[in-house]
Amino acid sequence: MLPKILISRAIFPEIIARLGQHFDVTSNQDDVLWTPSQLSEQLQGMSGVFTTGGERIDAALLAACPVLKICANMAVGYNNFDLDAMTAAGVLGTNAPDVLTETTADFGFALLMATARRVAESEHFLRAGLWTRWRYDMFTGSDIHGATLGILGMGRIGQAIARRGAHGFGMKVIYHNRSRLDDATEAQCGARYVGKAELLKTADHLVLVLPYSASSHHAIGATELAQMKPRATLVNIARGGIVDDAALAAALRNKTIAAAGLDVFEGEPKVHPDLLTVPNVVLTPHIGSATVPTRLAMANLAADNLIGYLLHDKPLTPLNPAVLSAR
Ligand code: 8YV
Repeated sequence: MLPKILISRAIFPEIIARLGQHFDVTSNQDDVLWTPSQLSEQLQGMSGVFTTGGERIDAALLAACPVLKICANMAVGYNNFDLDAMTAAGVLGTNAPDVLTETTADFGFALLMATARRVAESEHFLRAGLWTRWRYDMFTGSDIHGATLGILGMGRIGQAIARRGAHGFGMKVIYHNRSRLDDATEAQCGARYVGKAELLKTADHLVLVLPYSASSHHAIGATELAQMKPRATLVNIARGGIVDDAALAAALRNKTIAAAGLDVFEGEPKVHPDLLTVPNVVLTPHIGSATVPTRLAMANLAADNLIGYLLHDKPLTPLNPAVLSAR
């Protein structure tokens, strides 16, 4: 009998077909957004689950699913996993790193450019039929080239953004991270380490690329926004909750900073209503990794992890390898 797995959201048909060669697959191609108790019901008797980043895997769910062995996330972020609870229950978690790094860094730049050069705001103006003549100050924004790019969080995606900024746009790149990069990596990225206060004070454009955790909750709030330059822009492609969205909306309205570009939101897909009414913010629906080849690569990596672990005992990108050594 083939092991049973659940694919918890709609996914590429070729991934379902691929997994079907190895497992007895139940998939949610209707893309129903299950409640935690519905997910738990669907998981009865399943050895593995393919998750997409939004499904909460916690102690209560694990207690109700005693035969579950692996949760394979099709995302590099895994704040939907309670990893301690998973380790305690002997359930492996895997994520999908690397395959989305360059695509997400491209998007970070897309959002940065759109924000600094007021692309969305000016498009809305044009579509509304308001463009009747040229004006010297119409949608004037800030330069990217030659400006100081600040990066908070310097993992793989942060480094890919730094390389684009330093080597592509001639930017001065500064970063802050829990730990400093080694000299060779800093040189490759063209980036200089600074304290958080200096980062906030000096950056013309600040990009957030740090993982979400209790310690990064509201890492950018009213106090931090007040330290930024009035002409600065802020871009968040990391996770909702890292920015205090209400404080950001107030800063944008009061022009404490010039503009923001947000791909992620606290409580998404809900968006703080104040952000919807300020003009100087570009809002996108969590699409940082959304290209066809990258989403396919992420899904294939999640599938590789399910196949690797359930059939060969060799997951590719385990998050809690303690589970492997504990058996
Ligand atoms: C995912 C992401 O598409 O990989 C991540 O951590 O944020 C995105 O690439 C998203 O998490 C899916 O929910």
